Amino acid sequence: LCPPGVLPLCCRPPAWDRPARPPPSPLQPPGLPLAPCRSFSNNKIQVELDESSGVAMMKFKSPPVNSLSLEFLTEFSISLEKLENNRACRGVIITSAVPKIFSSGLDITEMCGKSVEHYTEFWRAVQEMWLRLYGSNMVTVAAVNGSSPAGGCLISLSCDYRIMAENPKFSIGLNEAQLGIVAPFWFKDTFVNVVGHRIAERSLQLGSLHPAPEAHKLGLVDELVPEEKLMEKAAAVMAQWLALPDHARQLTKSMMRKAVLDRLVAHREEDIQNFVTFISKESIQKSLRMYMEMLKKRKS
Ligand code: CO8
Repeated sequence: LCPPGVLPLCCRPPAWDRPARPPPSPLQPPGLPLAPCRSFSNNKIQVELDESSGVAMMKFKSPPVNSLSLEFLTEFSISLEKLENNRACRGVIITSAVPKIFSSGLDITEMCGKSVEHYTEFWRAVQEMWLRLYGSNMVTVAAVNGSSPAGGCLISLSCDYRIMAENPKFSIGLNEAQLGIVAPFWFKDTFVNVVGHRIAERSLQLGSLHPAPEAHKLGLVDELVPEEKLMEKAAAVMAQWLALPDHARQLTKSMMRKAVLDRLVAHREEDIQNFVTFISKESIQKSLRMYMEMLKKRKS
C-alpha cells in the first residue's frame, strides 16, 4: 500500500531521496553492438530511449493543445518514473509533437464544475508530476517548440535547461493572474530559482506571457534557436551535460533544488486543501468559465 499523499504509481522512494546512480561501468568492452532504441507510448506521450546514448526523447502528443489533464499528468509521471528507474537512461529531452504548442498548461476543464474528490485527485497529480520532474536525477532539457503558458511553463522551468524556438508568436510565462487564479508557492519558487525575485514578482503579478525573444532576455529560457535547429541543439546541450560524471551533477542538482522540493513535500496535504478550497469558490469558477468562453470567442 502506498502511504497517504502518494500516487499508487510511486511506490519507490522518489528520485530526490535516492542516492545518486553510479556512473556506467568502465569495464564495458569496446566494440559491442549498440544498445537498441526502446520506445513506449501511451495515449498522450511518446517516449523513445536510445540506450546507446542514454538519452530519451519525450514528446507530448495530446492535440489540440497538450493540456495537462489528469490522464496526461498521470502518464507523464509514469513515463518519468519508468525512465528514472531505467539505468540505461541518463537524460531526457522534453518536447511536443503538436505543431506550435508545447503545452497549454493545466486542463482548465479539470478545474471547472467538478467534485471536491476530483479536484483533490487532480491537484495531487499536478504535485506528483512536478516532484518527479523537478527532483529528477536525469538531465532534463526542454525543447520548447511552441506556446507554453502556465503549467506548460512550469514543466519548462522544472528542467535543467530550456531551449526555445526563435518565433515571437510563441510565448511562455506563468499567466495564472490573467485567469483570476494564483500560482501556488512551488510554481513561484521554481520561477524565482530560474529568473530571480524581481523578474518573477513582476511577471507573476501581471500574469505575463513573454514572447520568445523577451523570455530569452529575462532568462526564462536559456537559448533561442531557429525552429528547424531545435532538436539538434537540444541533443548537443544534452551531450554537454552528460559529459560530466552523473554522481557529481546529481548531487549538485539535489543541493540546489532540495529546499524547494522539501517545502512542498512537507506541506503537500495543506497545499491540496488550499487548492480545493480556492478552486471551489463560485467567484473562481466564474472567472475560469469566463476565461474558457474568451478562448472560444477568440477562435471564432
Ligand atoms: N485547458 C483546457 N482547454 C484548453 C486549454 C486549457 N489550458 N487551452 C486551450 N484549450 C482549448 C480551447 O478552449 C479550444 O477548445 P475548442 O476547440 O473546444 O474551442 C482548444 O483547446 C484549442 O484552443 P485555441 O483555439 O485557443 O488554440 P490556439 O492554437 O489558437 O492557441 C493556446 C493555443 C495559445 C495554448 C491558447 O489555447 C491558450 O492561450 N490557452 C489558454 C492557456 C492558459 O491560459 N492556460 C492556463 C491554465 S492554468 C494552469 O496551468 C496553472 C494553474 C495553477 C493553479 C492555480 C491554483 C488555483
